[in-house]
Amino acid sequence: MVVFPQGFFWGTATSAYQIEGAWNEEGKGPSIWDVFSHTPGKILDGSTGDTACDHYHRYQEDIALMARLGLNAYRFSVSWPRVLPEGQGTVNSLGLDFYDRLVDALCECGIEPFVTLYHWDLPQALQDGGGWEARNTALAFADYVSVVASRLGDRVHHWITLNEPLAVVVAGYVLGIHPPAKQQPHAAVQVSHHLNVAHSLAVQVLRGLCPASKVGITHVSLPVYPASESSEDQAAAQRFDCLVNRWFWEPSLTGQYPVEGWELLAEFVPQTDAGDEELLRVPIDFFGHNSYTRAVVRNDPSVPLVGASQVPQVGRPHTGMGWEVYPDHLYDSLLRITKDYRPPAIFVTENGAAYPDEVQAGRVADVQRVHYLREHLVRAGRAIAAGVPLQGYFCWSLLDNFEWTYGYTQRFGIVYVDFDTQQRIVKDSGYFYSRIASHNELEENGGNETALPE
Ligand code: IFM
Repeated sequence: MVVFPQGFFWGTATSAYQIEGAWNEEGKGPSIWDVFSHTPGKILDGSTGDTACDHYHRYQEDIALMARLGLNAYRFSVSWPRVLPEGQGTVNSLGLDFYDRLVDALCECGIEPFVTLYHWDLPQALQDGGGWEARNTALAFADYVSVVASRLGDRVHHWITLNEPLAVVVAGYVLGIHPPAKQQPHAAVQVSHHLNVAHSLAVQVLRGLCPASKVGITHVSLPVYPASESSEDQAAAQRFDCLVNRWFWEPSLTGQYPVEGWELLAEFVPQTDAGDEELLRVPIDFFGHNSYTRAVVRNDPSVPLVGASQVPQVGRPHTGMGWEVYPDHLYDSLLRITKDYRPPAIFVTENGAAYPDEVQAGRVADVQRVHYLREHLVRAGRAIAAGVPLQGYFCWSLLDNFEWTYGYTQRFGIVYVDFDTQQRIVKDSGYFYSRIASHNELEENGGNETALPE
């Protein structure tokens, strides 16, 4: 039996653009994702987040579901352009009212809100002024954080400044598959610095306005394993790890960029301001860890900068996203982060899997997701036993939702959403997760996967 500590947070995670809908209601301004998804050819199934899960209008039903499942925490994000339609300046009080009602409803059900302040939906007006390439966006972020914290800070005790800076930088500025869809390494490095500035300024604002609350950042982690024992592959794995993980984690955890990262990125040194070094040293209260899979990496001189590439793990199980199911990555990365950086606390702020679920006779028997969750939660429990200060786990996601460029083709929820009717159906994985959350423990060798609700 894997037993979790008393007071462990059991939650699910979502983000504003992926579930809220109401994209242009009650004074909300456009985000870069509104504009991008409305551009033909950008989203696999031609869809948008215009309606998504209609959570803006159905949040009470969704919170009732969480309460019914016995969950005691919920991670959601605030849409910046809902609160500040132009990104800065005039506040849209109706937008802020929505989050006020949401937080109240959560608190009434005894569900702890974990608020992410930036989950990729930058106000388009700020993008038009240079987006994250412009330092002004980081300053505007600090002002926006102050607006949100002033309104919600009396009830929110956990803040996450940014979600996955890696994805913002790599998908937005290296691969060019997320807005603003650029392929400019120099801009990418500048953006990664401005995200760190934005994070640090936000931490300072939150410390000032909500001194009793805990403040952290969420990074996506891709544990790296060398494809062979050869010294070339081992060195390649280290370079890959440096640019994919350490470059993003270390400014948050140590206040500094890794020296090896500067060596690899020497031609793209970003502009910094005097005082940035000091600014980045602001400490965090917890590290948010998003983790889904691993990378197996080999030496590959044909790849610029990093000289390494991922080796597909043919013959191993994969999720609908094509991500290898390798549960040990969670244990390995939690231990490594603890050993190397000693953060005061860690939360798994996302972990989960997409599979092509189907409703049959009113039930969604998502056996593969149950297996995925069980195997990862066993590793989380083992990590705690080994000394990792893990204080909570958030399954991605509560609801099937808009999976960015994949549109609605990937279902990550433990609750099925029929996007034609907006009907919610708790999947078997939802009941499975509910039992673990309610009992705070898990049978290591399985057994309770197929039981229906108690
Ligand atoms: O849906 C995303 C989420 O927005 C950020 N982390 C990864 C999830 C699955 O791709």
